[in-house]
Amino acid sequence: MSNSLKLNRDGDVAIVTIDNPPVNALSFHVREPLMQALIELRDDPSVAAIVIACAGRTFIAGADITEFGKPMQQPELRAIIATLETIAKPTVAAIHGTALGGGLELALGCHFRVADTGAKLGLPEVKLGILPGGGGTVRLPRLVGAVKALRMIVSGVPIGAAQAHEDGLVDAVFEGGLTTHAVNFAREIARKGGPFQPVRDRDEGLKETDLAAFDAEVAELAKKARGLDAPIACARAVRNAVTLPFNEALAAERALFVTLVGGDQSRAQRHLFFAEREAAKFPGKDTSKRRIGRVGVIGAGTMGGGIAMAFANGGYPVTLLETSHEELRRGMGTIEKNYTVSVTRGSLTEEARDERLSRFKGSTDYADLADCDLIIEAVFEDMAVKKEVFGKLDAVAKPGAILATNTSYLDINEIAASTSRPQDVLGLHFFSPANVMKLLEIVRAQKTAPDALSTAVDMARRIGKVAVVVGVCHGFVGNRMLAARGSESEALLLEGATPGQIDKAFTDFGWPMGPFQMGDLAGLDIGWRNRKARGQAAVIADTLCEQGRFGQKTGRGFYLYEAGARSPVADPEVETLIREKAAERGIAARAISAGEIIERTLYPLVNEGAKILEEGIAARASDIDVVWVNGYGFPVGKGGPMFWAGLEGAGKIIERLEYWHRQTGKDVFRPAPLLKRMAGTGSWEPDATA
Ligand code: T1G
Repeated sequence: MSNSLKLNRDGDVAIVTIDNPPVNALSFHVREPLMQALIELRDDPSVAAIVIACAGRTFIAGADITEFGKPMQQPELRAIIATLETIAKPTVAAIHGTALGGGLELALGCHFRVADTGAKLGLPEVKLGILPGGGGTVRLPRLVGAVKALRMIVSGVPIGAAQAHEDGLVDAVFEGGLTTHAVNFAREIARKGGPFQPVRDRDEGLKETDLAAFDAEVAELAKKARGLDAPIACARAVRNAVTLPFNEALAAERALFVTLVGGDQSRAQRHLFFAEREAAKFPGKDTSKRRIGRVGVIGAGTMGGGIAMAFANGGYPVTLLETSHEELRRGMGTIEKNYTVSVTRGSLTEEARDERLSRFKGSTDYADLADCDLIIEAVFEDMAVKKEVFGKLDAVAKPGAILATNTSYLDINEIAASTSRPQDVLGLHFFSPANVMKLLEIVRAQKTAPDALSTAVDMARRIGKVAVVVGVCHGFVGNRMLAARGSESEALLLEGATPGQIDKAFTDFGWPMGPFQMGDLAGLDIGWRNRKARGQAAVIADTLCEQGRFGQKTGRGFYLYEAGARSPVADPEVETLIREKAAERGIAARAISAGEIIERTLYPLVNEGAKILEEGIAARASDIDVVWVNGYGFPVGKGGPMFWAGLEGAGKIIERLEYWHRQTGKDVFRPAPLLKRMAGTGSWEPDATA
């Protein structure tokens, strides 16, 4: 047949095995021989049944995403599935690993599906800004019902084999020996005789669909779409499966797919899919890795406790060190409470909670870190304190142990230089809450050894983090750009914009929340302390802090928070304070548009990213996008600040930056040379040509 597809016989059962590493994507060089094989087997009277299986670690993980945006070579997946459904003899998909997207759709084109106990099945297209384009929105509801199909397709989250069996998506689940079981299953089915109904002709899942309840669920899902088109399209396509004849629903799905796949949102989300994987391939990646058996975490406060949980969740034994038993008890108490909240919410079983807690060992003695292979400190953000900690680590840590700091801003080269082993020192900058936020900035210091870096990147994947390797500068990539984004916040307030107006400009852009609501959530006192340490001022935020208005935790910040509530309420007192401070500075309020707000916040964000690229602090523009989408909630439908700059137009950004530079004289508005190059070449690559 071909390198990507093998054809074998087990008696009267034909076995088609797809072999297209690493994930058996349905690339053209798979689709072509697959179509030929199915036609050949359909017409072969000696074949009683057909099994479609995959070699390697997984069943088909979907269409080949690298083919999107290029002319689609025939046969398309839809044609292959249509051919499958012309086969009268039983067809069985043997699923292991992950059957995702087009892979699950191909399996839905078979009469039957059998799965390995560890298999997962899903339609994650929505995460790429599209919807299933191979009939998944029309066939899946026919097996599992409209509401379950809606939830699977709009969330893009796969389900396990047991759930799939319970829901009627798979017909049998086997532990091991999948292909043999699949062949026996197929043979038995053939022996019993047909006719065998293709999924398209089955409607058991559609009967008794309560459209009112379905529509109510869609309305709820739509509220969370935050400007993304794909979730809405997915819901509409599933509804069509209920209300339209099969072929009409299929045609409608195709029309929605074609519209979405050519749109900016899908381009942005596909960009992010590959960007996250590229970010783990940092320049100088070393293949050798150090073994991480046990992890030491110094500090059981908010960050230290969250970091310790992240490692325990990833299966690592953790030694948690605090300065006193009382501090240790408090820290462990918070960790236990967090896990119990997850159990109460149903996202964690009691057994899993107990298992994770069993991985913790508490101590107040540095000597107990001697058996740790990775030690990370999350102590007070002060250079002298950090150096004292690293001095102790230098004395007790085993040779080759990786010594990491969770600092958000401080110079890691200086910290490394204070030890006898700078090659083992790097930054692991987690984002709060560390056990939840996906982003991990792995900070490469000047002397960090390549194998130490590779080990950290590998570890990040194991604890479910999205790792981006960054260089040393004040604030690394994310926080340095955050400062640029916020540099005009106070000026905008003094000139007439309210916190609510600025936050609305952000949420209308697609951010989960705006900067002032975010400040109230994180605590205004954090920024206040940082500004005081650096001799800086922000008259509005400082005044609020002097009044004890730290945000949600004090019930008042930029906004008011009713007791126990988290939703912000505009506070006339704050708006009066702003107007008073403006009057003291002779600033008269004026109307400020949402466009101006975006220009004075997000254009400096892009510009700072360009400077970071020029300085080599980030290796790629797409790394910066990964930081901002996973660490700060930049809307996925815009692909991250650097991808969005391409959508917005670098020329327009430069023109407006230069305008605001003339108005304010601020350096954040001075266009970076690389941004100007990008305007000419359309690429962030420094050596790109126009
Ligand atoms: N197409 C092309 N390359 C893919 C790919 C895909 N679908 N999936 C993964 N890769 C590459 C990936 O870039 C990486 O490459 C390598 O495989 C290993 O991936 C018609 C239109 C399957 C759960 O969205 O979720 O079907 O970096 O690092 O962590 O309706 O890959 O090694 O060069 O992620 O073990 C729908 C996407 C497509 C699934 C495995 N399917 N993939 O995770 O490995 S659209 C998806 C994943 C579609 C139909 C529509 C994960 C995985 P490199 P990896 P992993």
